[in-house]
Amino acid sequence: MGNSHDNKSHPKKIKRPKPLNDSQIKEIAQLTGFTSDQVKQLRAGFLNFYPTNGHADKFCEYVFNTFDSDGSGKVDFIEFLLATSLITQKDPVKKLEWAFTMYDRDKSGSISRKEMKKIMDSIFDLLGEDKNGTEHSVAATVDQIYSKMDINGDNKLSKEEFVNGCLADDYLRRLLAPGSN
Ligand SMILES: [Ca+2]
Ligand SMILES: [Ca+2]
Repeated sequence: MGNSHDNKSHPKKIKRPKPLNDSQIKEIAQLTGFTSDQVKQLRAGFLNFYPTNGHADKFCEYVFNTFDSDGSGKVDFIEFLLATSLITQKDPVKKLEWAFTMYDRDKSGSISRKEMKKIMDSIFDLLGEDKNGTEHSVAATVDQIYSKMDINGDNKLSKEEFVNGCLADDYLRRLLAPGSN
């Protein structure tokens, strides 16, 4: 009940990227923290990865939605790289800042409870956790996150609250920015 994302999704399209010139590669490298060579390698990987038409299961859809950071319904190479840089980013603060940017779906500059609930739904799906489990239900986790992170009590997480809150709590950091230690 209350499951808002039933299967009315259309097959997702991924935009074939245009060739990049050197200054674009440099720009992307600066933005993502990769070297120019890494950008070129990743681009080759992206072209291979290019999914054929077909249906995305839940996991693919989550990855897709993460990559599709501007909500355009298409993933372009820059979004792909930004998502990749999140995954491979070593600096925990930068990683969390990227996570924040992606979780703030409507780009309002803060994460609402509604946005956090959606994130938790996806993460629980990914982890195969029971969303209604007594100890770690989605609702309880969202409550836990806000009670720990929402310092000024406005029911929204600013970037600062999110980053500092994650840094202060190992469990939440692993949940919200997988791969950070
Ligand atoms: Ca928001
Ligand atoms: Ca707040």
